[in-house]
Amino acid sequence: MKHVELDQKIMKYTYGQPIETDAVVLGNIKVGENLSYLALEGKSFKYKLKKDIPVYGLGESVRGINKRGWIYESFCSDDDMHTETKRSLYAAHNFIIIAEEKPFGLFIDYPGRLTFDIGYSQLDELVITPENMDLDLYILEGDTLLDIVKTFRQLAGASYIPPRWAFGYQQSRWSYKTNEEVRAVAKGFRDNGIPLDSIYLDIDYMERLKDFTIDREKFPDFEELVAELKEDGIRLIPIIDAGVKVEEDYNIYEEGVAGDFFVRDEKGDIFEGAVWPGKVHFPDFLNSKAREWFGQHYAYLMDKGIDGFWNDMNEPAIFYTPRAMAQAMHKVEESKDKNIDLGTFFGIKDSFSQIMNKEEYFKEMHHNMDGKCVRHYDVHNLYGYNMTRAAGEAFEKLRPSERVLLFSRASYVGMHRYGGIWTGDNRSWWSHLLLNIKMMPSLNMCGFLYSGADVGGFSDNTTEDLLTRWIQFGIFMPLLRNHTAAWTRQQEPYAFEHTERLKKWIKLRYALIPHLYSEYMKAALEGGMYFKPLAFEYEDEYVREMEDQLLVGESLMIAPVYEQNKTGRYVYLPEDMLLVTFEDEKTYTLTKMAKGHHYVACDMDHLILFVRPGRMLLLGAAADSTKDLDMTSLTGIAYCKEVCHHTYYEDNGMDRQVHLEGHVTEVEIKKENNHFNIKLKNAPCSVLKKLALTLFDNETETITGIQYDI
Ligand code: MIG
Repeated sequence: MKHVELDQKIMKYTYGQPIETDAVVLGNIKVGENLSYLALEGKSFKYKLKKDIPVYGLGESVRGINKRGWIYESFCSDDDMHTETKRSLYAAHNFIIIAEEKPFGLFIDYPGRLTFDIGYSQLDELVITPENMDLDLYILEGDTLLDIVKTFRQLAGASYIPPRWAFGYQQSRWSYKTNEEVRAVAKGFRDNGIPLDSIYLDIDYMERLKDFTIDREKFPDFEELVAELKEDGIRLIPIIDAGVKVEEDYNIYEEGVAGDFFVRDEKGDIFEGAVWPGKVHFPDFLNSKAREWFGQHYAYLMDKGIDGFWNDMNEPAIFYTPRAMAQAMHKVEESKDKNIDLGTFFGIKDSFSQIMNKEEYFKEMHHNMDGKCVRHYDVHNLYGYNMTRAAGEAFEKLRPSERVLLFSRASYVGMHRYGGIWTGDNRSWWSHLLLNIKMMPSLNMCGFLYSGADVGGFSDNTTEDLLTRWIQFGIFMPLLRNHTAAWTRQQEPYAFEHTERLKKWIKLRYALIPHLYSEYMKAALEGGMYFKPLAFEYEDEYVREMEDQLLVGESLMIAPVYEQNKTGRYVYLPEDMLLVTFEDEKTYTLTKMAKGHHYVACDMDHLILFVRPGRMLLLGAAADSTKDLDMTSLTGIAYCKEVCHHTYYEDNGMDRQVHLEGHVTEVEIKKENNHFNIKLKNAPCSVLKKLALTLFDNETETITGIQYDI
């Protein structure tokens, strides 16, 4: 990561005795003397919000890109109903930017419950309230919003980089239960010629839902299955849950007890909760020895050819505790032969309906943070982060030279160094497609670049048009995974009438991978953003409120269609742009569009994107899997008014060691007297041999085809 001169850019203020979260990697930060910007009143930090000034950030949370007008709570929650009145989702990303003329950012490094009241109690007031005053507060300054994001990345560390194959299309379902079912999915894709890079294994692959086991009845030839699919360019990605089943002779359980690696209760006994496997113990991921112990067990699956994982239920999710269940049962028994009054009735009902994820469980749980006993509730937001860190740190040893795919459900700032996230149990709702669009840039601000939502929606039955529109947006998301719940209709692209249409958009994703991967890598290596709100690059009265168009990397703007029964949409262009309307992954038309307001046609058979002036889109050819992508020959579609500049990053998609130097090919095009002057500086590692250029010339509006052999 590039290091810019920090001098006065970050100020740190410490209150009370903060618990170390390891969110921050930067040392020697200037300690502020008098709190600037904010006023500390009682237990809250307050700030007067000027009229119309947006507040950005908070990563995974409900509502818009501009977070004003709601109260958000950082408390990782297993809640599958992501409606706009919720205060927290699965993550805690305590970073915001106040977009004043002289913008500034705030990071509250605090692992407990924290609220951001951003104009909820009072329209023009920001109030940040931690439960306890033990925290580090960082104030970040910068000339632009993007500068502040980059400074934040220096503070919290560089973002996780997945292997390039993780940019392929990924198919999931809870669950593909047997080797036959998995083979049938692979066949469904290959028979239909739909590209695919991975199939997910949800909880049913395990033996009695135990981590690091394989149900040999359902997967007798697991190793062969993994090898056979990999040969075909398809990887299997198993899930790992946080809870470890209590079962005698189960190695993980036995080792965890013997090694004292499990979370304890307030009396010092091993805490017992219940999740999918029934009774479980929770690994103490806040303990470095327990992390190391759990992490090394991923090797069990990696030795069988597995190259990627998803970590689930790590808020942690707790269905009930035996103690709470006994109390609930007792209530029932007590009232068994009685004439039940209303109060008793609701008491009984609630003791069951509200038994999941109770706050009291988190107060019972205790960690051994390397010698210090800490109540779980006070460090709740670090749990999923450290589960993923356990895996990430283990992978550095198990696969020292190669990248491993890893993402998590729960997270905290700092986890972005070890893995990505998916945004949990959304629904097959149009409003959740829009939420997905709005959430992506916020996640990027907080460092979570490799991320995505369940495409098509997790709960509820999707519809073909929703899936189509979601894929049309999803092809720009780093993590493009179609996932759905156990009780829903089939959601694979071949399960619908217009398979060919879904297929061509997935193929377009593959044609875009050289470009998108390059944009991702530049964002990751420069500490920047892959998805940006328009307001991060443009300034006018319209872009400030523009939340349904996004910038993707340095060249592109997208305007996804996210409403049902639409054959186009309203688009605002902050400057002249080149509209690319795709018919399929190979066929497209180019139209110059003037700055301003437009209605652009885009039915489900078409896909639109915009190339910014002076920028270029690189397009390759689709393939069945990323391993078959031809990276030697690309087409560049440049919107070259006067000049056009593009940097293209390449590597082998696998090495852990990554840097920009030596990996960037520079293309520079200048228009001089009706003639294009093309300069190309090829990266030493580049495999690019042919670049076919389509130059869109503003003046004459003609298109020139140029073949450039490298
Ligand atoms: O309580 O493993 O968010 O993606 O399919 C549900 C089953 C547990 C929740 C995850 C979802 C996954 C599901 N898990």
